[in-house]
Amino acid sequence: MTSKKIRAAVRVSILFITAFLFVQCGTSKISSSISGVIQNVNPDEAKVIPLPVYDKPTGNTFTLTSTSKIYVEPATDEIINIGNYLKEKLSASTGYPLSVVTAIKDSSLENILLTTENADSSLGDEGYKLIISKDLITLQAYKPAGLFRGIQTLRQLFPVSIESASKMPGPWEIATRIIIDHPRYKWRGAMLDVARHFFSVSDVEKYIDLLAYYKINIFHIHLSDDQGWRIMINSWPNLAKYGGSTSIDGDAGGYYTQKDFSDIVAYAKARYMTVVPEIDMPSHTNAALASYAELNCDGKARSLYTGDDVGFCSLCVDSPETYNFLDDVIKELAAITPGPYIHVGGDEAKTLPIPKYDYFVEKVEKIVHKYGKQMIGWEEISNADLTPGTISQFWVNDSLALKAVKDGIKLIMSPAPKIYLDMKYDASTKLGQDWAGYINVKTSYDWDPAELVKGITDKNIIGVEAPVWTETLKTLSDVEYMAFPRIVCSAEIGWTPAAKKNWNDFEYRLLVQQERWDVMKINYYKIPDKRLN
Ligand code: TNX
Repeated sequence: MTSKKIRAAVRVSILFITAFLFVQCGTSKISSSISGVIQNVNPDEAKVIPLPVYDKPTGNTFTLTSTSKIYVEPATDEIINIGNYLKEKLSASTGYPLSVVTAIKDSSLENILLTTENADSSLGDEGYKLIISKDLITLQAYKPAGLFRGIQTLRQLFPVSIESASKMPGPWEIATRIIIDHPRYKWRGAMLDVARHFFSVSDVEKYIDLLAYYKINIFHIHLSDDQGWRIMINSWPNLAKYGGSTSIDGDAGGYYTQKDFSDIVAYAKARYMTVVPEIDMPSHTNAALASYAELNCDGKARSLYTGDDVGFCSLCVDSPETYNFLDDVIKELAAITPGPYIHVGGDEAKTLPIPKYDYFVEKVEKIVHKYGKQMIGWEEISNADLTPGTISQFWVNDSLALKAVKDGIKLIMSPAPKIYLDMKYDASTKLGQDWAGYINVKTSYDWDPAELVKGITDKNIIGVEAPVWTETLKTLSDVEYMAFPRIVCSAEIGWTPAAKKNWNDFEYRLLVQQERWDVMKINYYKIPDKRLN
């Protein structure tokens, strides 16, 4: 078959399938108990997380082989890079070369086609259509980001050993199917606190790579707190050099050079993830107050701090020097941050009277705007007079959320009792804290952002974000244990339509993910395998 004929065939099949779906979409979901003890599992749907919007098997099998290729069209650098990412993810375990080919020029079967051509704009920026037939996988998206998200679904459709770092036997089969998918929220975030304990660039990148597997698209990095300042600011070098020298419990400190930070940003960007840097202020600033005496109202530098208290200090909000300092910090940070957001913390300023706090927040918002960025802060900022476009991150206080919404401010939902991944799973969890309660896996799954606070609906919410605070977490392995599986719960909350969410079905799919994590050698909290009962 010539390249033209193959393309024509693909297009005709996409048209045909779309028509088929139009007819099928109204049919009801079949529930059954093939899963033994776990009820309400849909036997037709693939065990993918987050659950796609539409997924229908078509009764055949596709097999990836040693001659399979990855075709990309159009052959832009960006789409070739996505092809290479897929090749990298599939070639170690299969041992196949899976060449990325920029023109459809042979008639061999079992290929994968990644294309943005003739795609339906209704898929949006991150949506995709994945058509797996016996002879060809067609992944079509309106934007390259959609191809990247669809690749994560495709990876999860292969047997779990596809994630092995060494060659495995196969066969690499997928039940043929049609998936049409797009996200519920545009903000599906994960936050990592690198201030209470420091994490190396390679640890951060490993975490980002795992997040991408679950279609998370925002990586919020908490770069400063009382116990450490983690980003080099060239005009105030002691912040990182001195203020970054400690961690909680006297553990090793550390900081990122601006080049390190840019590497993290580039790594995230290649996974269609936006980095949101946070410099916490005016409280949570002891590391800065120890590094420069002039940031203190009494002109005396504080001692470095390695405890785990919060809210006990503040920048001197009355002093012009404070705003010169913040102008420099935000200017440098904005210059190395291609994403549109700067997070300024703003939480737990317990030593400041409210009017002074509000005055500070309003001044800082102007600095953030001066450097062309959109401001985000924890919910406390909602008390100030904010400009529309600024975003408030809900964590615990309903009335602040309602005040924000009344002022036209949009919310990121990070409710502590549901999604703070540093909370213990139960009383026996060795790591973590419990001030927001224990959060078992079901609790972290079974909630809806639009039903949490009366009066706050999806039109006020831009999405969800799961923070990992690291007071008690010293290594990436500790972070993995607290994040997995609960980060995956929040990934599904952020992506899957509320009407499709179902705990029993999710629990079943989670067991399959656990097998993947064993292959990937992730440290995770195991839920009991009810399939074995
Ligand atoms: C609250 S959430 C904090 C953090 C702590 C965390 C511990 C928020 C904005 N502030 O400073 O690390 O609790 O769970």
